[in-house]
Amino acid sequence: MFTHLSDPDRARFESDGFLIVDRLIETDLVPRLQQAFADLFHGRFETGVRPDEVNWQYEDGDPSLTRQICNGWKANREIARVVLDESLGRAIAGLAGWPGVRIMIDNVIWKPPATRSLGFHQDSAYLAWFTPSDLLTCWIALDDTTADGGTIEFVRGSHLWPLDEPEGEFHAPANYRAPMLAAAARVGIDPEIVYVEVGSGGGSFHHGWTWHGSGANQSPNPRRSLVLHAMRSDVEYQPEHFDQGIGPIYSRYKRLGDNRLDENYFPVLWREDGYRTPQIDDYLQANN
Ligand SMILES: O=C(O)CCC(=O)C(=O)O
Repeated sequence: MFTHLSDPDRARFESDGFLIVDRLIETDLVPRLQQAFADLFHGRFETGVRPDEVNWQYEDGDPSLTRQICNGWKANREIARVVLDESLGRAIAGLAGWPGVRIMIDNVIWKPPATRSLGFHQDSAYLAWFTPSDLLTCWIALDDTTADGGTIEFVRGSHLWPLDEPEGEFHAPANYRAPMLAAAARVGIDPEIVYVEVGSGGGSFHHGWTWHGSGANQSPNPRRSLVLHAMRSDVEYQPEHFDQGIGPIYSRYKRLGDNRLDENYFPVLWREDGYRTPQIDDYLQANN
């Protein structure tokens, strides 16, 4: 599914905090994933499992908001086949320099024409519930993306700025760049914004501390993207921080008396010793 990254790609990722890639998935997967998006936002959950966060549904969703669902993989196997892909896991481990990769969560994001922005943030600022709270994200476009179509934007080199506390709204804030501009002012940097403009099936990787967000969709075209947020395979829960960020949602999967993460909820996609959660491949094929 996924093309390999080169040494110059890795060097660019390290200095910029992101990497834009023309092709991440095959073209024939795109319409199948678009159908999966329609199913999820209509509440049609193939496996019978409701995703962990359902922030928009057709019956009652605010039409001006960007639609978002987290952990679509548990509800839909088309989504799962992409975000649990072994070669994608291996590529992420290579970029990050990790011994292995687990899925933390996926994001299913649909920004139709005239819908509003998603606020700038740093992913790792919300992740103190596990340690080390490093993250690397793969963002896959399912439509051709443009700056006026509200594509994702990154600030070059911002993963190297001093770490900040989480701040601001994610869904439709008044000024979607405000928290990032405040952080840039604190470090005395004029931020360089880079838009991810790719054809459908292309996308990007970004570091957990890279500032990113996206503007309103002012184009006549939809902007759909499937996002894999990946963590190291050897992370552990940090219960003293369960009340922070998205901890209250994802700490519910902790086993009693055990800080290791359960592979049923955070499967290992790839590890350097050859291990991959064995049940993933059964799940991708099964009807249960
Ligand atoms: O798709 C977007 O506009 C934002 C997605 C995002 O925040 C992420 O991939 O971390």
